[in-house]
Amino acid sequence: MKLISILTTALTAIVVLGHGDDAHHDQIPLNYVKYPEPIYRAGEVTADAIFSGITTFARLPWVQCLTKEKDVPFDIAFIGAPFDTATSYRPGARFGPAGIRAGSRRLTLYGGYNVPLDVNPFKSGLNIVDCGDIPVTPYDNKYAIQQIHDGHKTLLHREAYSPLGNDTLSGKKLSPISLDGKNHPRIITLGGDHTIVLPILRSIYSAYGPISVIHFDSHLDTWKPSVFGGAPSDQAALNHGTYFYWASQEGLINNGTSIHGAIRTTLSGLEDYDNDDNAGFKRVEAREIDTIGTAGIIKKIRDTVGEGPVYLSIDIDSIDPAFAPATGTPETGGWSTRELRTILRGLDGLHIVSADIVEVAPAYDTNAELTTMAAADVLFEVLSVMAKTPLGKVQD
Ligand SMILES: *[C@@H]1O[C@H](CO)[C@@H](O)[C@H](O)[C@H]1NC(C)=O
Ligand SMILES: *[C@@H]1O[C@H](CO)[C@@H](O)[C@H](O)[C@H]1NC(C)=O
Ligand SMILES: [Mn+2]
Repeated sequence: MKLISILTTALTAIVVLGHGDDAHHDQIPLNYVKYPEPIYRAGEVTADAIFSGITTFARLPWVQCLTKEKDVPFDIAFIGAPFDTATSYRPGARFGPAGIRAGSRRLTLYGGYNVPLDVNPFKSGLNIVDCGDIPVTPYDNKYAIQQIHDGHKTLLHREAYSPLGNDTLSGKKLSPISLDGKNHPRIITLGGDHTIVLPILRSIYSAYGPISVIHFDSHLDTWKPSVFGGAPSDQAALNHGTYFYWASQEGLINNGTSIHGAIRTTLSGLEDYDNDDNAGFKRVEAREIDTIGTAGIIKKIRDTVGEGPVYLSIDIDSIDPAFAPATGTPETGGWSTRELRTILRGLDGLHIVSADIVEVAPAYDTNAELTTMAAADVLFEVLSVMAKTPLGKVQD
């Protein structure tokens, strides 16, 4: 076992990252006591109840991946990108990472077994960690975008902790799908406004080349800067409604194998859809849930992206504001949290190389933490799907 950090509070809680032993599969704090005695006795560690202690995503081990624990390998890392200075309406997504972590407290309460997907990502043998947040300046967008790129790329280009292993169907050895032939870990980014996806896609491109994108959002986010009142500067031209336009211009996105889901925004005109076609996206409108249902939507998405590597970007505003009010640009008429979770489980088997959830602005949430819980639960489905499908292919 490897001791990663000792967090000193009134009592001492010890977070352990096990390597190569049974504890590795149980990512819970050391000396966790399920049914504590009401009185603390010397030598006994108090129950690390879900409402106490330092908050990481799903109470995963905190690893300082970007600084003093660079050498700790992982398979899936959560990392925050607390950036919100390119948002058009409600600011506040810089508090998204902290909010989503708070909303994720209960994910491992009973162990974390995902019934419909028949997997427990926390006990799948993968090493899953919370790397904390990328340092992001709130004073200089250009610099912040570079910081997010550098932070993401640094993590992505490491080698995964677990070997790829063999294909469960054919029994043949799997080989990596990355450009450099290495088995890279997966990064799940906690936003942040949606602008963070441009530097992330630049990072993804460096490891996988042009990528197919599955994007859940009520908005297209492929708009040209002119739609946002023109672009008085290069910096203004990059915001949370234009980053996919720039990603497409830079050749980061596969043309024709990318798709939006939950679209329901008003447009400047139908030419916005022509512009979106040019950026390489297909579309699923939010209202299609009433006609083709979740199964039809899943089929459309799978038919579009195929078997290749996929990047998954989830704007929390894809969910209806009844379920997720705390977001930068809410739009009524969205999907329920249940519907989005069902659609995400429908991505089982796809090669999702990395993912994000963005636009969670906890200041607008209810006291019941509706939005941050929804964000965390949505990521639980993403994590489960990732745990089931290694990023490898059988060589012919
Ligand atoms: C994995 O497949 C390779 C050949 O493709 C084989 O040599 C090896 O024994 C397999 N390993 C396991 C654990 O089945
Ligand atoms: C994507 O393909 C469409 C149809 O072939 C084309 O009109 C469009 O210019 C392409 N977009 C990019 C960014 O290459
Ligand atoms: Mn968006």
